[in-house]
Amino acid sequence: MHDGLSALLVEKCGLEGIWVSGLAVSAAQGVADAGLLTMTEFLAAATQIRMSCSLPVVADVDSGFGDVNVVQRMVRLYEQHGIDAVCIEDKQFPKRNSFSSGNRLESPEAFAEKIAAAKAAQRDAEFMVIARHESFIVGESLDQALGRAELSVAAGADAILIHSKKSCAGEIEAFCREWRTMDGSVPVFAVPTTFHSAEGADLRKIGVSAAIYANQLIRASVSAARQMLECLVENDSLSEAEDRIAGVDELFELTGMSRIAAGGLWIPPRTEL
Ligand code: SPV
Ligand code: MG
Repeated sequence: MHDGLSALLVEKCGLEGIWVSGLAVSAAQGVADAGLLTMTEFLAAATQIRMSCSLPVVADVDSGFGDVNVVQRMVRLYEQHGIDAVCIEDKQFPKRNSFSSGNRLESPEAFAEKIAAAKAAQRDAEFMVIARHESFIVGESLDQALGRAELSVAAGADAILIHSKKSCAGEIEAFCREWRTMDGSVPVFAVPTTFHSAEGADLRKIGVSAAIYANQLIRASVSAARQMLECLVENDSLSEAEDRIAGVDELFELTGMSRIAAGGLWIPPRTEL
């Protein structure tokens, strides 16, 4: 997700955590997911989300915004802003979204150094560093993916994200099967953007600890906004659109305006929670 309002919606519907998506944060600013935004801009989006909900927040930090030293400062900043975990990917800078073309990976050793640097920088023992491997995205083999993940875990990674752009979860399943025999204790996350027909239960069965629904919320917003605008332009009035969009009262409810209007505090006392 990309902003405080989407985090409020996610929390309300009962999901377990927030993924601060580089793609969604970039798209929300009208720019490509190609390493164009700065660390400060990504951190501002993550902080906005942190402020608006109480769920664990996992921030997509692309390839870490620079070398090992930049990665260390990034970890200190994200930690200081209350972010629970960062996910660093093994693409070379400037990265492009995984569903685009033209990505190249760092050497496994150079990426492992980044993970070790990130782990050395954290102060809070609970802070997590997720190593994201893009082997399948660039056409590397299962063995290469496993080798990269093994090095990341040796460097201290708390979890592995294995990415795939296939329309079925076959690559993820193969990875998890081998991974379980190597080091089942380190959780594996997956992003079912292209293998969206896989149910959460299926993914859990093959060994995925958590599925990250990375970009569906911003895609849903785009469809809803487009339909509303088309409706307005076509009818030269809002008569058709009004019933299909959230009411102002829903926004008031979500953002705490209703509580303020009723004479309460924006953040209710604990007894009212
Ligand atoms: C993102 O949400 O920015 C991601 C996941 O990195 S994906 O777009 O699926 O690569
Ligand atoms: Mg991303």
